[in-house]
Amino acid sequence: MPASTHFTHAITRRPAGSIISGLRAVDTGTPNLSVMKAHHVDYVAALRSTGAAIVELAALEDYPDSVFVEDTALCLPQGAVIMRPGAPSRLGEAAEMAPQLRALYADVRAIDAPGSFIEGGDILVTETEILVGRSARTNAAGIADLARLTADWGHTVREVHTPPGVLHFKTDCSLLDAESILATDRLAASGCFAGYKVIAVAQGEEAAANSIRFNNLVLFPAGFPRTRDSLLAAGYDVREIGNSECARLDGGMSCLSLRFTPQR
Ligand code: CIR
Repeated sequence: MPASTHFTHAITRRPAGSIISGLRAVDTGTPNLSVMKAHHVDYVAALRSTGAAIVELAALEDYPDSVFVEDTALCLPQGAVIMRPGAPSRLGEAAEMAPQLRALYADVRAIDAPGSFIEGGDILVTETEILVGRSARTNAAGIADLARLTADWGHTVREVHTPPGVLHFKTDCSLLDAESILATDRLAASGCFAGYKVIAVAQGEEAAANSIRFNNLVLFPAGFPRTRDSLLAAGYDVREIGNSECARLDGGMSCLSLRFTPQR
């Protein structure tokens, strides 16, 4: 099974009441915590249904955005790298994740230079390379540090660009299988996916690009029927999950978990 789509483990964190103070580019109204919790339960159940071991962490009230665990670390088979989020309010979330990963990995490294910033949402790991989008949250120093820290594990990092006004690289794309990427036209137009097969999200359904392939399933945000139908027609096993409340905070399917297979 491809290591970039098939995993034995995932880590999630329950949404905190403080989520109503979470970061967002545009205010579309206060997120409804009870609806978000129900969506989160569905999300965790879908991950677990694939047979993976799911570590569910307790809510962290001190960090409103802490449900979005993806941004705190990059988990590869050989080890994990703790990120250094570019959003100041999120820096402490990475330190909270470190002991969880040390319990599962023998080798945990960290981006720790004061001038380096990088968030997991800007990182797409494929079967052959690690693409990292420069963004308002991820800078060249952070990408260079990641390349250095993962080189002896055999990984190649390629710097690409997150489109202007888009929070993270993976806001606009997801890996569907070893060769295929679901992406918005605005991201694919940059040419960063040369050599991959790109499935475009339908016009007006850009938020569907933040999906995840997790074992046999594609976890897909509810409400984007044309893109869903094209994935179904392509043979993917699509599981729709409500995302209305996380979407108010610019979050989606990838942001809600760390997915990995630690080598023993
Ligand atoms: C933030 O702005 O940091 C959060 N409100 C959303 C983070 C989403 N994470 C992700 O795309 N990986």
